[in-house]
Amino acid sequence: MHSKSNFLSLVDDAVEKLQKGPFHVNLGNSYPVAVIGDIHGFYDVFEAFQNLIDEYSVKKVVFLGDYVDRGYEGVEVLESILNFYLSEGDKVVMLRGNHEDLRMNRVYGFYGELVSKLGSKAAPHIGILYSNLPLSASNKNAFFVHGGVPCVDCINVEKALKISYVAGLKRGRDHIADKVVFQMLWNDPDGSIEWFEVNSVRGGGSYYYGRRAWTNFLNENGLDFIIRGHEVVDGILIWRDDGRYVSKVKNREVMYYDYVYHNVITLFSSRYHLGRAGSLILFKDEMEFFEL
Ligand SMILES: [Mn+2]
Repeated sequence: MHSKSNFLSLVDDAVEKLQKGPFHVNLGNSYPVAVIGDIHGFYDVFEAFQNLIDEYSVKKVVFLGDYVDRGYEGVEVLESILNFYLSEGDKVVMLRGNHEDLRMNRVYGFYGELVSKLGSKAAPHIGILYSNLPLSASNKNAFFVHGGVPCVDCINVEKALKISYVAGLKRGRDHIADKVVFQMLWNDPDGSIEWFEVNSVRGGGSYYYGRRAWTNFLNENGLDFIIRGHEVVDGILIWRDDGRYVSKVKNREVMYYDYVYHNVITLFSSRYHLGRAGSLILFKDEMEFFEL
């Protein structure tokens, strides 16, 4: 269990390690890769995921962000992921979600949880942690991000984001105010549109990205599909590049990479929505869906 000083030194150690790494993580050619979506303060989801990682001798682990808020065990979830990140070399990638932002935490619960469990001095440490989390990751096939594809120039929509832009961001400031970074953490896919539309539900400069927007991005960067979190779905939802989507994926269902080529896969893993908590394990040529 956490003590104040232990938790904060854990956070500070993680910041030190994160600062030596990039804002875009290249996972290389290691398999299996385990992926989990939004956890939102439900510790049992983290435990179930950990069991899956052990069972499959996973080589890389990608957390898609949104560790805190909504549920009441955000401190415990964060503490366990940070311990895991610090003890496993370069095995664990902890991406930033839109809830890794103290302004969000003041509205959605984690700020109160943090102060009640650790005192108000903890908040600045957490803020520095958030601003140093990587924003995206990729391997040979997949792009991993919390929200998705941004419009770099929302008038000239065919100008695609290059991953080198993310990789080139400098340390020492919080990039959440950067329009491109903000959209990577906030945007949602919508296969019924072609390029981009303003998302007036989420607001704040967020967009829906359509099927031409995401295929353009994948082609520009030489990737095959996107795995992201951010939206409440029943464990998993797959947008196809013909504008249709697949929402019924059975537990333990195997999907070959040909089947999800140019698709956007949403993975959601919390319990507050009362749907399934989903996770994926990626192998060399296929991925398998698991209910946690
Ligand atoms: Mn989110």
